Amino acid sequence: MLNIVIFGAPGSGKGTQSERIVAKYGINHISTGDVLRAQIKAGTELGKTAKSYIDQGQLLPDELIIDILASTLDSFQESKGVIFDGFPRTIAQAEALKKMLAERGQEVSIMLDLDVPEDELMTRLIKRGQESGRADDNEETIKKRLVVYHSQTSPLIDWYKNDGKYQHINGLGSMEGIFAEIAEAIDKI
Ligand code: B4P
Repeated sequence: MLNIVIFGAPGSGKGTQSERIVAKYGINHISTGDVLRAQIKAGTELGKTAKSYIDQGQLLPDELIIDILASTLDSFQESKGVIFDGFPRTIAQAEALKKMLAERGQEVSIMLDLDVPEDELMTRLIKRGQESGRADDNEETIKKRLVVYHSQTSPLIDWYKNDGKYQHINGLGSMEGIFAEIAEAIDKI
């Protein structure tokens, strides 16, 4: 089982690189951001709740996102592994993931930390906002998301270092070059 956590600040390329990882390694993909955006589009109660947090650049409550993750994980059958994209984003989520995988006799194989300077993150997300109209990709909300990343999400770097799963990836450069570094790290597992 290849269980990969792809990690990084907003706009670091988690979604972009996840697509390449899925294509090469044939594992399942869970993007909590994609799940929430689909719920918003469908106008469900969960979608309405999600929108109120996402538009403010805030994280959804841990209990809610952990439940979503558990049910998505259970929907995969005969899986070769999973790429977790945008989850975990807090220590509580990382602990829940560890427990969920242990209950299934599994563990995280590697945590890939896409490291990108802040001015580049801002440039990428503003561009995506202009192209896609994503409501949370505007300068004010991006700044809030970066504050949330530093206070609630970046402590996971030390958490995964202590867990022996951490792998730094230079997230600046061509998408192909970054993927080559990722594939090299995965192939060494
Ligand atoms: P996500 O959908 O996870 O969004 P993200 O962090 O903004 O994007 P990502 O890093 O995937 O960037 P991408 O590859 O698209 O989360 C959205 C929101 O959902 C959160 O703010 C939160 O409110 C909520 N949420 C999600 N998960 C949660 C959780 N676990 N707990 C609580 N709340 C949660 O790349 C960005 C752009 O850069 C793209 O346009 C791409 O084309 C471009 N790009 C990528 N790589 C590049 C490169 N190498 N060079 C140049 N451009 C590049």
